[in-house]
Amino acid sequence: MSGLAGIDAAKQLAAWTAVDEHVLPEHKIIGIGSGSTVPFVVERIVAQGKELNQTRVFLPTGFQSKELIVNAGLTLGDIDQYSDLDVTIDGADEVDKSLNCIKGGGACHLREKVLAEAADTFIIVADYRKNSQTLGTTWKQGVPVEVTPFAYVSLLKNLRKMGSETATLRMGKAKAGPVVTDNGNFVIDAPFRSTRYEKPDEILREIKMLTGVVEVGLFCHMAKAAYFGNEDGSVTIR
Ligand code: ABF
Repeated sequence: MSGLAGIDAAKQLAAWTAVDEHVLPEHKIIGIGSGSTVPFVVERIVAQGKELNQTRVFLPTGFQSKELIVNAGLTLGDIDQYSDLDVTIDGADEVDKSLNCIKGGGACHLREKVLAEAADTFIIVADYRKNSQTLGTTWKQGVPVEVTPFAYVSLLKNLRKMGSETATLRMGKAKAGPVVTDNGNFVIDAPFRSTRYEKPDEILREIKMLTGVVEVGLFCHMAKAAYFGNEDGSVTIR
C-alpha cells in the first residue's frame, strides 16, 4: 500500500483487493461507482496497464464517476450502447450481514442501481466503518430516496406516515436549496427505527410503491461480495 493512513489506507486496501480478484483481463465492460473509495478502484485498474485498458469501456454512475474515468484516460461508455456489464464496483454507506446496502449518501443511487443490476457481478468496496450486522447501526442519515420534485411534499408526509417521522428533504451544503441529482430530482433522507432495518427489502418495497419515488437507496440481494479494508491492514471479504 502506498503509505496512506487510517481510513484512506483501508479504502485503498478494499479497492485494490477487489479489483485484483474481480476485474480480470477478460472483463471488458466495467461499471464505476461513486464516492471516495472508488478512486482507489480506478487507480488499481489503471495499473493493470494501458494496453489491456484500451480493450475496455467504463460506464459511470454520475458526474464524479465520469470525471474519474475521463481523468484516468480510460474509455467512457454509455449504458445505451453497453447495456450488459461484466462487473460493477461501487462504494456503500453501510452493508449488513446479508450484503444488503444503504447507498445514496452521494445522491447517485439511481444510476448506481442501474449499473449494479446490469452487471454480471456487483462488488462493494468500503472501509471498516461500513461493515455492520444490521443497517442503521452506523449510518444514521436514513434511507436516501430519489424523488420527483413535484411530489416531494406529499412524499415527506407519506414517509412520515410509514414510520420515518424525521424524513427530511436533503439540502445543499449552503442550505440555499435542495440537492438536485444528475437526473434533475430531489433526495429525501428517511431514517427508520432500528428494528425496521432487519428486513430492508420490506422497507424497499414499501417506499418504492409510494407515488413520486424514483429510486430507493437500499440495494437488497444484489452484491456478490463486499470488501472491507480494516485498520490493522487486513481485509474482510464477505
Ligand atoms: C457511493 O458510495 C454512494 O452510494 C455512497 O454514498 C458512497 C459512500 O462510499 P464512500 O465511503 O466510498 O464515499 O456509491
